[in-house]
Amino acid sequence: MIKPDAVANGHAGKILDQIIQAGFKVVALKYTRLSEEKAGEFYAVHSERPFYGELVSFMSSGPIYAAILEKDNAVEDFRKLIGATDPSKAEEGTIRQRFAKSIDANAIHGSDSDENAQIEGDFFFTAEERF
Ligand code: 3AN
Repeated sequence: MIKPDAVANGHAGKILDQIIQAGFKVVALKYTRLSEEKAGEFYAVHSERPFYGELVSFMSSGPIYAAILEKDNAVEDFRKLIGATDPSKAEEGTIRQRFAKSIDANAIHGSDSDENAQIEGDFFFTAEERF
């Protein structure tokens, strides 16, 4: 997901370009906005964390781009490409170092396992929306 901060700041095109240039195939792509309820559902795994309420209200604060990406070793390579959760700790040239401002408004989300990638892809896309 390209998060509301990056979309509002006009960075979505550059972020998508960086993802594609890094060798990821875009299987599905959607411009949409999460309701608070849907954002809460998406981040249900974090419901016990102290920042959950803030995360849900931020993620529903504006439109996002959701995507399914494909590549060998995709989860690990994508996490390298996006950089650390806290952009002040993200390596030079990573998406979060380039485009994120804070740990909550951190520009982009990436799945943390193949299993979660499957669940998160199914959250946004039907079979007919994948190519
Ligand atoms: P990542 O997105 O790098 O996998 P997670 O899974 O630890 O990071 O956290 C999920 C999301 O919760 C992050 N993308 C970030 O926006 C938010 N988050 C994580 N830690 C904090 C925090 N300490 N304060 C506010 N938001 C946070």
